[in-house]
Formats: sequence, C-alpha cells, structure tokens
Amino acid sequence: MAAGSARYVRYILVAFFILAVFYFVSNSTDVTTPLRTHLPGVNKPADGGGNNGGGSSEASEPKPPASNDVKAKINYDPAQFPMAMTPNDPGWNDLAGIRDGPRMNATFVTLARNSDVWEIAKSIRQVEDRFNRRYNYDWVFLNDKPFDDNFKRVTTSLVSGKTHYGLIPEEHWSFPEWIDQDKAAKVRQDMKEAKIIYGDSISYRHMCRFESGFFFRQELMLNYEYYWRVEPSVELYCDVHYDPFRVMAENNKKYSFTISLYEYYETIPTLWDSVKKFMKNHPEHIAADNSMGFLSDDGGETYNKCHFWSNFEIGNLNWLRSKAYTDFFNSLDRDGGFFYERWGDAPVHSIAAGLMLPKDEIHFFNDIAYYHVPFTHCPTGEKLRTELKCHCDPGENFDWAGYSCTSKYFEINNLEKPEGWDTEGKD
Ligand SMILES: Nc1nc2c(ncn2[C@@H]2O[C@H](COP(=O)(O)OP(=O)(O)OP(=O)(O)O)[C@@H](O)[C@H]2O)c(=O)[nH]1
Ligand SMILES: *[C@@H]1O[C@H](CO)[C@@H](O)[C@H](O)[C@H]1NC(C)=O
Ligand SMILES: [Mg+2]
Repeated sequence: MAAGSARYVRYILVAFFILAVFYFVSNSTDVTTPLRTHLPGVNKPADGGGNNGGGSSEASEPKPPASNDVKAKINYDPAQFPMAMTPNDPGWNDLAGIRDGPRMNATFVTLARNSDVWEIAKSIRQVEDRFNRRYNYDWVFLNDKPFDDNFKRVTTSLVSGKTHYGLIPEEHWSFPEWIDQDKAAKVRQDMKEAKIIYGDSISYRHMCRFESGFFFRQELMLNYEYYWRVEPSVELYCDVHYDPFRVMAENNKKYSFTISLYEYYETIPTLWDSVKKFMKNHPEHIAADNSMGFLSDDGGETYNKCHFWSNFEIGNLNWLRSKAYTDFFNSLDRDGGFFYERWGDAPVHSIAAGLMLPKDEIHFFNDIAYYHVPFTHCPTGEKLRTELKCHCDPGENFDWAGYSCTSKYFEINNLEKPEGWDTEGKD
C-alpha cells in the first residue's frame, strides 16, 4: 500500500514535470513564430515583381541563380479576385459552373503506359469532379512509347482542359553511357533475391530517373510554370474549393505534398553520401533557412529517410529547371544510384526541396485528401471534412501515424497540429 502511494506520487511528479516542459516548449514556439492553421498571406496582395527573389542578405558576388531566385510572376491583383480559402469566406460554396478569375500557367501531368488507361481514367474523373471541371486546366500525358488512339480518346473525353501527348526522347529513358551494365545487372539480381519491390525492374529505374530529372524538361512541359502530378489509381476524397495553383503562385510556394513517410532503406543506401558530396561542391545552392531538420536528425550527418511522397505533387517547374536543381540532379545521376541502387524520385525531389528551398516555400496541402496505395491523407477534423464533403475514412488518415514524417514537418515549421490529430487516424 505504502509502496503503491509512493508510486502515485512519483507518477504525479513526472506528469507535472512533463506538463511543465510541454508548456514551456509550446509557449516558446508561440512567441517566435505565429502558429498558422491556414495559409499565411493568402489574402494579401502578392508581390508582383521578381525583385526580392534571393531573400537573404548575402554579399552581392555574381553567382548562379539560386533556387529561390525563381519567383512566380503574378500579373493580376489577387485582391481583385478574392479566393475563398475557408468556409467563412464569401464564395466558398460556389461550386457550380466555371470559376471566373485568373488561371495560373499550369498543367496536370501524368506519366503512363497505354495499359494504364482505365486506372488513369479513374484518377482523372476524381480530379475533374472534385476540382478541374470548374477550372479547366490542361493535362499533359507522357510515355516512353507512343500513346495509342484508345488512350487518347478516353483521356481527352474526361479532361475538361486541353490534353497533350508527349513521347519521351530515348536519352531521357535509357542508361547513361557511364553506367556499368554488368554492375547494374548484378544489383538487379541481388535485389530480386532480397525480394525488394521493383528491385529487378529496369523500367521502374528509368521511370524514377525520368521523374527525378526529365519530366519538367519535356517539350510540352516547357509551356508551363506549375504542375500537378497525377498517377493512375489515386483518389481525391474531398472537394477542392480553391485553386491550389493560385495558392502556390501567390504565396511563392515551390513544392507541396499531402503524404510523407520513411523511405525503404535498401533502395537508397548511398543516396545521402551522394547528397553530402553535392552539398560540399555546391554550397551556393543550399538555402539558409532550409528543412535539414526534416531530412536528418543529426544535423546532416545521416539521412533519417523522411521524404514527401511524390506520386502527388504540385510544384513550380521553373524551380526544377533552375541551375540549382539541375546541378543537384546531374551530380546524383553521375553517381549512378538510379541503377546501382534503386533511388526513387520521391527522396530525390524531397531532399532537393528540403535543402535548396527556404522552409516556407514547401507547402502541406491539408485540404487535399488523397490516396495512393497503401496510404491515405484524410484531413484531420470532422468539421473540415464535412465542409469539404469528404468521402474518406478518418480512421485511415496516415498523417500522425508512427511511420509518417508529417509530424516532423510540423515541428520544424512550428506548425500547430490540427485538433483531433491525437484521437483520429491511424496509430
Ligand atoms: N510510360 C511509362 N510509364 C510508367 C512506367 N512505369 C511506371 N510508369 C508510370 O510512372 C508512375 C509511377 O509508377 P508506379 O508503377 O505507379 O510506381 P509506384 O507508385 O512506385 O508503385 P505502385 O504502388 O505500383 O503505384 C505512374 O504514373 C506509372 O503509370 C513505364 O515503364 N512506362
Ligand atoms: C508559361 O510558363 C512558361 C515557362 O516559364 C513560359 O515559357 C510561358 O511563356 C508562360 N506562358 C504564359 C502564357 O505566361
Ligand atoms: Mg503509383
């Protein structure tokens, strides 16, 4: 009995201590950074020019354009075209007909095979129903083989904007000459035996390398500044009331995500070594206020494997076409890990964004509910889900689960987790 009550006293003391620490930590972040549950500055007129791209106050030595020099061009006054961001804003429920107001220089983009036609048809239908029927953005389809008439007919019938079909040039979908074919073949055999998913696939590697370094340089993509990547068999579970491309442009966002998680280590054992080499050779490309804390738990010594899941992305193509990103991709490509390992485009894009963009140029689209097998992003908060007419099961939400990195993203950005994060969703 006495031992029992001593234990209770100890529990109470420990609990008090934890609460005190928590109070201290949450208060100190409150003071330094205003917590934001929604987009900062959406209603304030965006800077129309490209004048303050650099942002930081470094010495004015001429140097290659840094990633953040690529500033979105906005040639309208956002205040003239108010965009409802929350249910309290006028026009929120205006989901009928074609939206008036500006359109961004943007397109959807899909890499697919002819055999993916019915799976991409499903994805397109949801994107159109939930968003694009009111905006009519274009859609670019890319393939390493020519698209057949059936693929073109079905997809064109479903997309409300213009459709374009591109054939990927051979040099963007093949082994670079510096790759040792025997070494690459041996790796595929080993990975097959180790039962690593897609471990023995050549086409999967071409796909990952293409998405890492070439999709944004395809001739058709040069016509646009923003892209939204859509894969076959994905789902959009909630209405998208506002134009995410406008959110990107007006807030100078370069990269965005809905789901983040830890990468499968066997596919990227030397990726971080390659990244460190790049950082050493190109310190000029590393952003001062970067997201290293999202990628590494020891200040950059090792990679914690966190990445944004790139099968959903809304991003700025000019950033991917910048010298910073190109230098990054070329450096990694030379090291050969797309073939000697099985580097995915998700960690490649994520590490690039995390190191070369200022933190506040990466955006989490909580409002865009998304599924790609096997993970779901279903927005936290019942009120929000009702307002967005979501059809996802909140119990499936992956955001706050142990294998998600989204908590880490919230922490390094001093964001407050939405109410319900600890009661809804997956553990
Ligand atoms: N044209 C073409 N597209 C491909 C090829 N392999 C994959 N893709 C596309 O590249 C994207 C990613 O491929 P997925 O097979 O979905 O890879 P994943 O998302 O890692 O794995 P899943 O769980 O199978 O979806 C999808 O849009 C595919 O349609 C290919 O050999 N040729
Ligand atoms: C759209 O962006 C591309 C790439 O930056 C540019 O070349 C093109 O002129 C832009 N189009 C319009 C209509 O602004
Ligand atoms: Mg996929």
